[in-house]
Amino acid sequence: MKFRFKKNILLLLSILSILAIASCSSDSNEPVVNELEGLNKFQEVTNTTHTIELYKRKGGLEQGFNEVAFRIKDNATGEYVKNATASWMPVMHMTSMTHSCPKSAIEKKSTEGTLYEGYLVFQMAQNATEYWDLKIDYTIKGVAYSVTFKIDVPASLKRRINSFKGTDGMRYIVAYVEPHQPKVAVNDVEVAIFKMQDMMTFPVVDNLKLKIDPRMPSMGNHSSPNNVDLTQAVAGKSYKGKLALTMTGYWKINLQLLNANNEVLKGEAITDAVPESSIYFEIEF
Ligand SMILES: [Cu+2]
Repeated sequence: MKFRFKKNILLLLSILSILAIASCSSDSNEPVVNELEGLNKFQEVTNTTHTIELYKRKGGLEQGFNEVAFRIKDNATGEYVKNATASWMPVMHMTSMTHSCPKSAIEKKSTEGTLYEGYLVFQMAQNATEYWDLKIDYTIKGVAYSVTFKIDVPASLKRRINSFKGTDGMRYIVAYVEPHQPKVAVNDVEVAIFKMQDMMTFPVVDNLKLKIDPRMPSMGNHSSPNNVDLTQAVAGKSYKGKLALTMTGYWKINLQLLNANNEVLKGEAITDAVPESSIYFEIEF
């Protein structure tokens, strides 16, 4: 009897520990409580089966680099779909032609969450007669769905993107990614660089170098110390460096794009005679 009692206690203890482990692991599988924290829903589109909710950190889409997230809601159940795979295709409809822009693959932000995310890089803004639309193709449990809708891509107030032909004859797109909130400090700076392979294909370009020369035109065009030119640590990814901003106000970040042999593809060094480069970003804070 005593032996059985002991055995039962052991059994009970092991069941309790299994329950404790199970409840722990189910906690960590729960969706992030507030996955929409800091995100703004800027558009919602519906087809016969689903509603797509589009999110951005603030405001809506604009000319330049846009980090975009979306959710897919099942119209019949009201539930958000967690197991879709998706791709997208932005197209600008111009009077004389159509073309696309640089874009990422779409990835699920977390397994248990409902957000799908990536980036779209609009090199041109819409105007009165020319507009962008976005096609999202998605597959859920082997069934393919699609939705195409017009998007609003106004011009950015400050220059965030440069589209140009390099001295090698290639067309490049150089887009400002970060810092989102520049500070009076040496900021981590990130830029994405693409080339136009054809009207619909814009891959990341590897092994370039982006020289930066931040200047304050309103204050004698002074520069700042401790800037670090941007290089690419991982092929297929963005370029990173250090951007020193010594005071608040309007800065022009003059750029020079160099190839692997340090030959200038586009942009000028700043001198007394050359106060600005032909490619640059603008920051005001
Ligand atoms: Cu266009």
